[in-house]
Amino acid sequence: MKQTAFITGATSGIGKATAEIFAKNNIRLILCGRRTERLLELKKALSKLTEVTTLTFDVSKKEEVAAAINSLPENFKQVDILINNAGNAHGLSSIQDGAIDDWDAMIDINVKGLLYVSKAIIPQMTERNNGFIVNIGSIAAKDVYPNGNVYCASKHAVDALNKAMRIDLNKHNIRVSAIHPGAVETEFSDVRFKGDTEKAKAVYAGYKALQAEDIADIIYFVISRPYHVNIEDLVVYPTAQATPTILNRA
Ligand code: NDP
Ligand code: 8X3
Repeated sequence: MKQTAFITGATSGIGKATAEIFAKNNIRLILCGRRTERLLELKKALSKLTEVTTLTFDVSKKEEVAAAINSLPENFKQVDILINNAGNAHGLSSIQDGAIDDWDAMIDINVKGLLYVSKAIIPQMTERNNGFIVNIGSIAAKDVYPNGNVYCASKHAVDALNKAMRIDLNKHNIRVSAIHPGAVETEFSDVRFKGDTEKAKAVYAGYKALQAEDIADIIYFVISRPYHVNIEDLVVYPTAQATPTILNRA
């Protein structure tokens, strides 16, 4: 039977690439993000392959999340696969120099946003005793690196929530997985460095970073295993990266 996936952060990077591979594999799509124009462009492209609808909302605003999800058209209301991907780093500063607004953004989006979306979708999964949740963590969920403080804390929270979901949803037959990428060349560093493109480009200079498609392939692999197989946790580095800070640059 055709499945429906709800992807947060589908306007760029990992979320967009996941939408593309899901569409090629005939999965019905609910694409989410704040940038409506990008959602509509992607909808236009992927509608050639599958049914697509879009929802514009900010994951950190709980009323927006609930209203958007309640507004889904009838044929998109059953969500089989939830990809909790929306998120970013905001800033890269020592704990003593960090901006409180950046801290708020990371906790509100990466942690609370993931919870708001999950809260809105999980009840229909528990009712059906069926569903799949993929949480996009990071190597920052497994390790802490200089100046990564609050971003790392937010992703450690994602790791904890992933484990918690697996425990609490176990009796409902729901699959829960986390994928923790190392450096992926997306708009991530543009956001982290607030549009400083030189600084963002330097993050990926001198080695082959992961591409959004690499992670999307892995997400598709994870969700396309037989239902009794749950890949709980995956850490994925580029070959040139040994730890968050050890990089073999040319
Ligand atoms: P991008 O910046 O390319 O994509 C981030 C996505 O998140 C965008 O689609 C953006 O959509 C969405 N988003 C951000 N804030 C909000 C918000 N408040 N409400 C709704 N949507 C939001 O980065 P990536 O694709 O790299 O990041 C995707 C995930 O992967 C994130 O959780 C990130 O932490 C994680 N990750 C990334 C790594 C990397 O090196 N790139 C490595 C490890 C993990 P819009 O702006 O339209 O709202
Ligand atoms: C993104 C990877 O190393 O910048 O989560 O934290 S890192």
